[in-house]
Amino acid sequence: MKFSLCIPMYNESSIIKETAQTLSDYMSANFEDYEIIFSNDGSKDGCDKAVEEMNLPNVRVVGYEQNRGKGYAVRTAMLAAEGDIIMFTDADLAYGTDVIKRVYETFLANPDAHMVIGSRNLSKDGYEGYTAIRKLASKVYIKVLSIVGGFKLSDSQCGCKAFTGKAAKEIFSRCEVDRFAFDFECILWAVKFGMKIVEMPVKIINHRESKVNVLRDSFKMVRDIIKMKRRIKKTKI
Ligand SMILES: Nc1nc2c(ncn2[C@@H]2O[C@H](COP(=O)(O)OP(=O)(O)OP(=O)(O)O)[C@@H](O)[C@H]2O)c(=O)[nH]1
Ligand SMILES: [Mg+2]
Repeated sequence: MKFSLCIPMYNESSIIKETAQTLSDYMSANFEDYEIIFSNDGSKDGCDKAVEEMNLPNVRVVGYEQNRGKGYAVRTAMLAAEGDIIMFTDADLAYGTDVIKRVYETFLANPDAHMVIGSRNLSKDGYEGYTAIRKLASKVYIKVLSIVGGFKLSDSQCGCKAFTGKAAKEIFSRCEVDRFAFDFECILWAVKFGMKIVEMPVKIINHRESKVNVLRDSFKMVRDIIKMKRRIKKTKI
């Protein structure tokens, strides 16, 4: 059983060496067969070179020159990964490293699951450390998704999601959303394919300053939701 861990990165040179070392130590201690894929989303600060120079075992960097968005970076890594389970999480390890083993254990406990996704809404402290406005924005977005998009789970945006190898290929070969609404898009495809999605409680452990612009990004997200709902509905599988 091989476990692939995918890390999208955009101008993360200030933290990426520490992240790569932490993940390399964690994965080699906990998994016999694994790979770590850093997906460089057109960074301009050399974080891709920084990871490559470390020459860590089972670590590789994929990517491209132009910044395309987290969705594109995740998709690139998902399609390059070779694991039986393929997971992505954020470069700042916002949810810590223990979620990686918990994801694996959740797959073992649910052998029919195609997807295991983190949710900040399953435990009381899931949003600990969020500013009030970010927490509100997140909750409103989930509400909008359930009204406009028919979303039935408790969290769509959590930066911690995992797939069986086969599900990852089926889903990400069809995904087209490059920016942040890609999280919901991959769930929509999973639902369309009748895949089983299991939610797992997570909380943010490492906080850093948010780059999300609540007003501008919310508007873009709603527009993206409507567009992708239409497109996925029309697609024959
Ligand atoms: N912001 C941003 N992040 C990207 C992009 N492409 C890849 N990423 C990576 O996506 C992950 C999440 O980025 P964050 O900036 O922390 O965004 P977030 O976690 O959704 O939101 P906050 O942490 O609340 O600001 C990190 O690993 C980034 O390096 C991009 O174009 N913009
Ligand atoms: Mg973040």
